[in-house]
Amino acid sequence: MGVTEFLPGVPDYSTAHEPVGDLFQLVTSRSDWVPMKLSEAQIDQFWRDGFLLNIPVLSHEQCDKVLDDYKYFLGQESHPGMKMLYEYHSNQSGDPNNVLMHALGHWRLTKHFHDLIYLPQVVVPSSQLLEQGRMSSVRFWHDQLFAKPPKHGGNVAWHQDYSYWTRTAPMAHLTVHIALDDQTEENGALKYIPGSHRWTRDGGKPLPVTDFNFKDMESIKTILTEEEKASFKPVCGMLKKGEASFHHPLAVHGSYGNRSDSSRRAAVLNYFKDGVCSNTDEEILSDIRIPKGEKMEGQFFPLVFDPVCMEQ
Ligand SMILES: O=C(O)CCC(=O)C(=O)O
Repeated sequence: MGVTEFLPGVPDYSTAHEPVGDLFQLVTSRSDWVPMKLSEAQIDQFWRDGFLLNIPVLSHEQCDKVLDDYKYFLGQESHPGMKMLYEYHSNQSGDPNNVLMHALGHWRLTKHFHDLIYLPQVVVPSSQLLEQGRMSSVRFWHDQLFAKPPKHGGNVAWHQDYSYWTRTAPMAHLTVHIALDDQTEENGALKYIPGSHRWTRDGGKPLPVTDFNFKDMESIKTILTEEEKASFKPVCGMLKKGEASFHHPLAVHGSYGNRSDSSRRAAVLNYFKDGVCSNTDEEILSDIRIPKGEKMEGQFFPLVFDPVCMEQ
């Protein structure tokens, strides 16, 4: 399998459309996919609340492999391929007392982040949750890292993911948030508002973005109806290291700062159903364009799971 270099000696892993490293063992038989499946009760819970919590997807050893690659994004070591990232904010809030490292596109830089997008424990449930009632073919949209340093780690303001993604349509998207550290109230655990995946405007549009810096936890309240404010009752997953939450593209979620003595790091994977199209002639991601109306596919949007493999 060929991996093309971005610079001499610096592979661009987006050119490999299959796992390339040792993060997990490849699934080779139909029966081995089956244990990855969610139960009907879990699927029902996802559609009722807009999210599903505490799904084990990585062992501690696998988390540590992924965490080893975090060094490039926390300033401990430089990576020659940083230009491949779609976005990199060493502190998105701009406030040194509320530091949030946020990156997109790291799947291109390291084998572990690349292979994570194909993790069977993630792609099978994603296939079950993208569409109500049947399994879908799953395409990778993009990845994200969110790291909050000890003591002064920042908020992630309440938001719906699809508010940022209307450049792709129709909405058939999903987010998987993998905790790489145990999450607690003190370190800024991810929280959700049950039922908020039904909060839309103007016949199905997402809520507008209220804080592009992710800083102000109160900003969303300025655009909510009285009814939405009354049902704004956050639920905290308290994800353990290696557990994931899966959420609907309209599920309102956010997290407060990290005041604990250790880091709170997460790896986030965003997917959509095969068949989602570009909704813009502008950039879709940094330097990447797909003409409006054309299917999202190709080097940067690989197919990560096709349910046909469970039928053979
Ligand atoms: O890391 C966080 O607290 C927020 C992450 C997030 O927005 C997501 O997983 O979609």
